[in-house]
Amino acid sequence: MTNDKYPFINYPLDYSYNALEPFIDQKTMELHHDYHLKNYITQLNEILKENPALSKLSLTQLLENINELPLPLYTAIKNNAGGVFNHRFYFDGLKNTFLKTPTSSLLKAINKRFGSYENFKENFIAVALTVFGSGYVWLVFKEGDLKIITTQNQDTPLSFSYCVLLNLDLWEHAYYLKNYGDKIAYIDNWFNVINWAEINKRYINCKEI
Ligand code: MN3
Repeated sequence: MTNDKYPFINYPLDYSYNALEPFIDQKTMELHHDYHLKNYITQLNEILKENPALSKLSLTQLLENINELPLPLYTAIKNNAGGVFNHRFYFDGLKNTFLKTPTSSLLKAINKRFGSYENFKENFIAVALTVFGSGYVWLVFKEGDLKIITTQNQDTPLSFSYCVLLNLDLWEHAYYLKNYGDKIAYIDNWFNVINWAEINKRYINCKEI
């Protein structure tokens, strides 16, 4: 369950904290959801409480129109609304299931754009390793084409008119307890818990826009 308007609530995940074991550990999921995401939600609610006009906008409306905001508010909304959206999107894109690869129309699009799923995976990992410091790597859709892009901190592709399909959180808090500094091990593990059924739904929605 989720809500997309003020006041934002940190609803529980759709799965248990240990559901992604052994790929992503329980303690990381607890801290990531109950501490990191919760902080973004608390701070976003505080900002919106002080700015009633903005509090009527949805989370995606805030992020899509962020360039129209005055500077101090721009930074605060970018970081905190971005932090809420990016984390919810990441958590909703995870599932520990037998289905380890994309299917149907998304698989076709991936094959067309990248040659094969294996090539896509190789590309995605290579791009992920270019993220310096904290950020995300994304699979996005724009003008009929798939693209792999990165964002810094809590920036989100919604602010650059991309339709988003998949994101990987590359902040150290996403993997440090289990993988220490081994980012590649984290990325390899994460590829086992991508919720491809959900990503396929997102792809169909993006194509319809
Ligand atoms: Mn995170």
